[in-house]
Amino acid sequence: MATQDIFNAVVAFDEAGVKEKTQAELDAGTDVESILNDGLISAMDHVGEKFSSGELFVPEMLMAAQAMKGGLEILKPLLASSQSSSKGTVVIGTVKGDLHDIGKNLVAMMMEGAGFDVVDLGVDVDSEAFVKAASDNNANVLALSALLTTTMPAMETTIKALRDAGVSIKTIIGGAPVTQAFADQIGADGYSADAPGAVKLVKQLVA
Ligand code: B1M
Repeated sequence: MATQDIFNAVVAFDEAGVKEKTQAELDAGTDVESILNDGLISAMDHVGEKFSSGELFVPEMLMAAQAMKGGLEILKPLLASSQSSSKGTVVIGTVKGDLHDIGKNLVAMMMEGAGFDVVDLGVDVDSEAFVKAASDNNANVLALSALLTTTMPAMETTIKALRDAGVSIKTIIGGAPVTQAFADQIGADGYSADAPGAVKLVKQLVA
């Protein structure tokens, strides 16, 4: 199975290899969905499981995500034109006052790898911008990241702003200082401690 070569290149963090093998598969006539699901997405699922079990760490996840993105760049135009079924749309950002984006970027990459359309608003995003993006993109999930205890209240402000604006959307939160108890307290629909967990959570929420 040649998509196994793409899988192997992702788990070897070999971005150039992923690009080369993805292009070779396309040239050989393999359909886009197989390359995406059996090559790229299953490899990121594998890496996520290894991270959750403590066999891989954040740097390796980032390298795998970067390698996978190489393949996604090649597939993206084809996915758009083949009307491949998106699993849903996720709006993501780091909340107002917070400039940390490494974890948020990792979550966004893994969401993309899992087949979601991701609208990444970047860092220091205020509640009005989140509400507008959620509404404009008819998004299924709003994903908020915060790394500072001082910016966690901006998550509550954002969720309240969504409610006040009448935007119907699931909300998930994460970041080093965030906890499930805090998520419950502010009325978020979910919390995850890490990127693979966030992907699992979003899959459950949009199912
Ligand atoms: Co800052 N910083 N920082 N910092 N920084 C921390 C967070 C800190 C814990 C360091 C410390 O004091 N030990 C501390 C916060 C203390 C607190 O509030 N509890 C801190 C501080 C104080 C600050 C400044 C205030 C420092 C200063 O200027 N005096 C300042 C604030 C700037 C601002 O945001 N307004 C600041 C600045 C910075 C840099 C710009 C230098 C840089 C950020 C660069 C960047 O992101 N582009 C930085 C860094 C690098 C860190 C540390 C060292 C590393 C953070 C990181 O990227 N980790 C951090 C200490 C630490 O965490 N060890 C620290 C790797 C990343 C993959 O993990 O983001 O946790 P993380 O993401 C994880 C999970 O949290 C989760 O998934 C990822 C793993 O799979 N996750 C989600 C994240 N978002 C999620 C969303 C989800 C689900 C899961 O769903 C939506």
